[in-house]
Amino acid sequence: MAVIKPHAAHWGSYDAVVEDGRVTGIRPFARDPNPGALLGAVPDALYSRARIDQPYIRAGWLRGERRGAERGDRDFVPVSWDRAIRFAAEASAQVRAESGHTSIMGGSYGWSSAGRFHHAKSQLQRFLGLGGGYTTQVTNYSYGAGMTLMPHVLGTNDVIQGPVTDWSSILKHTRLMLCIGGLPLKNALVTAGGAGAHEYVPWLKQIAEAGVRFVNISPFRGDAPDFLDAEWVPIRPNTDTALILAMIHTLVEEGLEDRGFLATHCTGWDRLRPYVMGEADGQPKTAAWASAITEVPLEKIRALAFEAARLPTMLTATWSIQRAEHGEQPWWALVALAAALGGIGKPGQGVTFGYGSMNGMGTPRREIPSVSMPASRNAGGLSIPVARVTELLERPGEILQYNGRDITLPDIRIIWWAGGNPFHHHQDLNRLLRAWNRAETIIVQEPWWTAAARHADIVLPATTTLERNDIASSSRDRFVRAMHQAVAPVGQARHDHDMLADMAEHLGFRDRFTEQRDEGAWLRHLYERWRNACRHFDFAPPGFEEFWETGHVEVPPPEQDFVLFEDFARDPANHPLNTPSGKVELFSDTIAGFGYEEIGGHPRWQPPIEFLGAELAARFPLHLLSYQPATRLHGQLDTGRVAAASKIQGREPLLMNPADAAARGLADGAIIRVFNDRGACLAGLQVTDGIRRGVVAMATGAWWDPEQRPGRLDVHGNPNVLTHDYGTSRLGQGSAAQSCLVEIEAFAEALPPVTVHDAPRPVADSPMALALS
Ligand SMILES: Nc1nc2c(c(=O)[nH]1)N[C@H]1C(S)=C(S)[C@@H](COP(=O)(O)OP(=O)(O)OC[C@H]3O[C@@H](n4cnc5c(=O)[nH]c(N)nc54)[C@H](O)[C@@H]3O)O[C@H]1N2
Ligand SMILES: Nc1nc2c(c(=O)[nH]1)N[C@H]1C(S)=C(S)[C@@H](COP(=O)(O)OP(=O)(O)OC[C@H]3O[C@@H](n4cnc5c(=O)[nH]c(N)nc54)[C@H](O)[C@@H]3O)O[C@H]1N2
Ligand SMILES: [Mo]
Repeated sequence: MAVIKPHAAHWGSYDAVVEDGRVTGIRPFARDPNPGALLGAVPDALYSRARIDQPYIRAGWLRGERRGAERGDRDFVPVSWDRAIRFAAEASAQVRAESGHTSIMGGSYGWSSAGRFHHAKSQLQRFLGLGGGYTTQVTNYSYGAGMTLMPHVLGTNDVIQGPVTDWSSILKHTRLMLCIGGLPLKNALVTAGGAGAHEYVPWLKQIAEAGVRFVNISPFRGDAPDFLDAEWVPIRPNTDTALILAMIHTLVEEGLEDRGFLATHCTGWDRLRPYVMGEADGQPKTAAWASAITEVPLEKIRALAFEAARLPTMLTATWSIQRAEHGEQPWWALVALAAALGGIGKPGQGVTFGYGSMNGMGTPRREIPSVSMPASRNAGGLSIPVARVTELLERPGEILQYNGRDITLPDIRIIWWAGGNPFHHHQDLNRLLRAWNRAETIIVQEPWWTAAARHADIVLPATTTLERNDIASSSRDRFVRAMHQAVAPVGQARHDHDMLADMAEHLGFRDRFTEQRDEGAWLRHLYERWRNACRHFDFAPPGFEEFWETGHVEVPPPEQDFVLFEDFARDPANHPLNTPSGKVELFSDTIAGFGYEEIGGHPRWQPPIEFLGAELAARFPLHLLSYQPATRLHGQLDTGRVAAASKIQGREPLLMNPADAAARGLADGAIIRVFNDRGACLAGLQVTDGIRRGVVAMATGAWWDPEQRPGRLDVHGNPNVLTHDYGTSRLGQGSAAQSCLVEIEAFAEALPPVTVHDAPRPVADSPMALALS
């Protein structure tokens, strides 16, 4: 008989159908108006050949080959849980005693799973924090540059993280939406912490039907769904700053800027204006000037400025725009444009970052906290901006500059990851691997043999969410969802919490780690904490038993529209922003004071090293965009049927304009080699006129499958072998993955197989393995 288990994931809430102890089907959550296709891959992932069946240790590590050893050689020795836990615990104790807490890198960046208790990274960080501290990572890959910048400019990150001016306000008040990076459908498949209701498409359809005009400013037409009937402005990548500055120039030239708002709500217009008009540097930022950089026609740039001045306009840029060299600039410039239009804080107007970046952005939601683990401490620790992980490993003892601070980089001896995949998320993977190999012990907790697990020394198999009980909850979703355990752990997999509790036992702090609660007691505890917190927000969730039985709690939608910065717009004196001036900082003395030459006191155009206008484009004439995948969440679900169906002869598709394909003699469906000085990968060619000339696009997330020979060709199609690893600037130090030039040619050799979805063959019958089993 089939049993139904309520469950949840970042890509959607669902009911698991369980028969004879196996998940045999998935039904979308009945309250989800627009469930996503990724759910279909859930059973595949659960029972994938790539599940890690038991703990392993790299044979070389056991032989004492540690610092500088080559990883990824696949000589894994199966070991018992007891041994694996003892080795990991002892290695950490030794490093703490000899080199101090910061020699353990436990930043462990990554999305983990939706469940808030078994959230792998939170569990690991709690463990490492109680153990004395560790080197951690701050900010994120999503909008690391933006979230460092915006507190200087707007005094908050609400404009990125929410709550932002909601769809309901846009529906009633907006007439024009200028969307830099578009409003992609694919990105709205997911919500961090669990997508209970996918409300993005229903809202966008309603707004389009109300007659709002959309403009998709992007190299890729597919960034706007057809039903928006958006105008496509195919801009050159990484040149949005020039376009925005020229729109401001046009406004000033025509006397259309909102002088009142600039005077009463902003500081620094007196510094930005002369730059825009060319009085400061001799180069007026005219539409003609920007047209040469962006390849957007001059008349179009001017028309967009006029239209935005005439109609109630919402400006938005995706998070991707700042994931580029000088990524702070287009976002800062867009704030300046919103200020010049005077729309900040008006219903349906102003600026927001990321309407098109994730489900839940803009969804009307009452201000209610979400269920979460208590924050853990890191008393003896240190933090680096997340995307500087390779430098951390490469440059012990040296200084890293970040947002006005000098950070002395520690000597990392242990790298410990749970719930993230650096060989998915980081740039320039060949360089990362060289730096990674400098560590002495690498511990990875993973359900699957991802590249991170394959490049570890101690591999600890974790359960997936379907193998445990949990609670899903997100600050951007209206549903808190019960996640019932559906099946027994696969193989010898254990919960991250349980393996860490056993390690804490070895190290003498088990009770402090578990607080003497088991899984059930923790879930009740977290739920009750949340229930109490809700009281302050005039919301009374049911008791735990009722919640668990029902499978969810619904937070009712708000009665009123939300408009970000409404109070500030109305009364800036009594509702100042949290910036030094209390106003929008079009010039920031703080940033100018850092003295970084690559980012000054106001937004400005600076050509990146890698873009189509750069010298390097002579050798590598194609700009590669590596966007979020429509067929999975990052590397997660890559082993499932949805991702498999999209691949071309098993390789990740790459989109290319017909003219670029013809110039290289390439036909649709061909297997191609994508390369630059940093690396090379294979891809399957998809020819489309929906991408502008000179630009190619490839989603992230195909598992890295490097050949084990010089050149390390990735045979599967992970764009991060090509992307570069400089920070956006010393201010944000964010990932700059979208600034990347490549060349492409036909792949003429025999096609190597993709083997990365198979488990590596263990060295099971060696004497060492027998001794350790
Ligand atoms: N080129 C390029 N690179 C990018 C981006 C880009 O736009 N272009 N985008 C970047 C962005 S925005 C992000 S957020 C990052 C995402 O990078 P990550 O968050 O690192 O990517 P995921 O594949 O989601 O990694 C999560 C890992 O956790 C594992 N996991 C899931 N549940 C559990 C669990 O319960 N226990 C344990 N132990 N493990 C679990 C999964 O198997 C998976 O391997 O990628 C970044 N990388
Ligand atoms: N299905 C699915 N959805 C996801 C994720 C996933 O892995 N899968 N990941 C989630 C995560 S972690 C995050 S942070 C968000 C990220 O959200 P975003 O960063 O907004 O997503 P991307 O897909 O990287 O980029 C959006 C679009 O920006 C365009 N673009 C890139 N560079 C430029 C440029 O220089 N100029 C202009 N005008 N356009 C440009 C690209 O065409 C791209 O399609 O997505 C989330 N949503
Ligand atoms: Mo992200």
